[in-house]
Amino acid sequence: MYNSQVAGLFDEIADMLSLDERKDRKFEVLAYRKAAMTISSLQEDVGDIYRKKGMYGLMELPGVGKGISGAIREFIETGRMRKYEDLKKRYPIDFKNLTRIRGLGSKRAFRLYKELRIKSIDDLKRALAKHRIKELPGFGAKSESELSKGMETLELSRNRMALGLALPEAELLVNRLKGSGLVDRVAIAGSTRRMKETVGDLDILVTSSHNEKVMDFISRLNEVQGVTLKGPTKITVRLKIGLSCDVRVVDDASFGAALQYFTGNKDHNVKVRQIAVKKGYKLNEYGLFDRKNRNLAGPDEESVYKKLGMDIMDPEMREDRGEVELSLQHRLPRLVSLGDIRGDLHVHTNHSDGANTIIEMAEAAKKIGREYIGITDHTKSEYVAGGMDDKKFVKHLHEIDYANDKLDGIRILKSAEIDILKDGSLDLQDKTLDMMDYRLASIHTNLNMQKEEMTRRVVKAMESGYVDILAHPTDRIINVRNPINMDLDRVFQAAADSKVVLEIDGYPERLDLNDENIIKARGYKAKFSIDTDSHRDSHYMLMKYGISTAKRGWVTPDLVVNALPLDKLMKQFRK
Ligand code: DGT
Ligand code: CA
Ligand code: CA
Ligand code: ZN
Repeated sequence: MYNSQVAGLFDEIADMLSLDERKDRKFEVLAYRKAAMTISSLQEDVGDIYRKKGMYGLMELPGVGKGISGAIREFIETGRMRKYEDLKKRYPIDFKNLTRIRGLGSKRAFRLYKELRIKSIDDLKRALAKHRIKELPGFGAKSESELSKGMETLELSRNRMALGLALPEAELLVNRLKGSGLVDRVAIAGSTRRMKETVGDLDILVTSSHNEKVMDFISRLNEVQGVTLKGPTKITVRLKIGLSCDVRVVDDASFGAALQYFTGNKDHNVKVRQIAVKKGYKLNEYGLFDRKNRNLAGPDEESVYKKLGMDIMDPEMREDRGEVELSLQHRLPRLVSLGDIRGDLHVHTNHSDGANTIIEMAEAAKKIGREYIGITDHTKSEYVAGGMDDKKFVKHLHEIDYANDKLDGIRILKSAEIDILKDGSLDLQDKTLDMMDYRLASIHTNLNMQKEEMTRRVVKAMESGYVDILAHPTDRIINVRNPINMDLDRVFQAAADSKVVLEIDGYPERLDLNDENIIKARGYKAKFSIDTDSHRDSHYMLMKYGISTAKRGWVTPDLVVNALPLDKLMKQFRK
């Protein structure tokens, strides 16, 4: 499993190269960033690729040339990377963790090293405690308090893992269990089943008549680092990825009740149990029992709710946000689901930082039943992502026309992910914007502006009349970067007034807007676009994260623009 290590090293190499003031390293930096991105999103491990196909296999990867393949090979064969080690001698700084702090990029981290010899998170913590940062020119008291706050957020998030990392691991364990031949039913429960954006630990339920063997099997899995706790029906293990996992073995007759109980959340459960008590029943993880202690709820979860006079709701809703009451009244809303989605309005190609061509992306979308996609490559300010200027964009838009001529059965829409500049203006000329079917805009730079200034920047862009979708509106990266500081009420009001659609970006590290902000935005009658932000064809599969995030925000299909057929969608965008 080399991918995350190699990608991490490449990212850090790019960080370090970008500090070199003597030379213009833009292209080298770009090459390493691109390679890091390609490798971190690969399905197959680079170690396996190299073993199977050698250097040639590595060089086939998009954005990976000879030099970079050489570095990958060196790392696989020796566990070291000379390029990285040489740079590290010049910059002995823990960029990887330091730059996870909000407001601290590699340049500022380097200055902290030059001025105060800060190399690590612990060094920074000490310097903050001694108030040494505020004395630094260019930092000051405000930076100091921002860094302190960023440090707190980082420490809080350390204990919870992003859903995008936890869910694939849970699915892998489920598949291992299914393949063991020891279990009959297996289900993911807990916050992972509710698709909460971060997960404290994994919860897995199985039914089996071989308790001991199941627990033995789990403790010996390759993914498991050690056993924390073992009882007759439950085992808790530490996983190598840095997460804990509870596996419970239950009887088939209790499976429904156990699934209901261990899906949670706790507040939801408390309310459901109160309803049971009112009816004279007892509800726990073993079943729903009447006064004669007969178990009324069978092996399926729905029967628990039914016997209580309730309608079952999607796990994403079970957060005690009013779903229990509505369910009792049989008034649950019909939430958006994967089947409602007709198109994907945030897609990158190799014309900026994506891995595939326009035609490849369109064909892959057609294969999974999309009726249309919108190509949204980056504009020139995003030069690290290969963003295009007006001239290149015009040519690119013509290539979309060409692709539309060539392909049947899917419509490719002309768009861009336009950078909202510092002053709220857009990064392309009006006449280029006029050539597009719709325009998606987002913020990528100057993320640390003050609240008022940031709010005005975003509102100004929306009021320009040239923005149809505001992409990943808060710009947070889960566990890495906080949301930008802006007045969401004003932004959502402006979105409603200017008929700007708000994106629910389903790319797992983003999930932006998140559930709470979606609920707030619905209060302003906002419309949403649930997108994947795909950078390669396999990313289309990430739509499920966007859908679940939308469900957690109680989004109904009528609020989703990419659930519309193409002609209606185009009317939505014609202002
Ligand atoms: P997490 O792990 O922090 O991301 O969140 P959950 O929801 O997965 O919580 P976890 O793993 O502690 O427990 C799994 C489920 O078990 C939880 O969602 C509801 C249920 N549960 C746990 N403790 C209690 C409790 O004290 N009372 C009730 N009614 N249910 C509980
Ligand atoms: Ca859990
Ligand atoms: Ca748990
Ligand atoms: Zn994008």
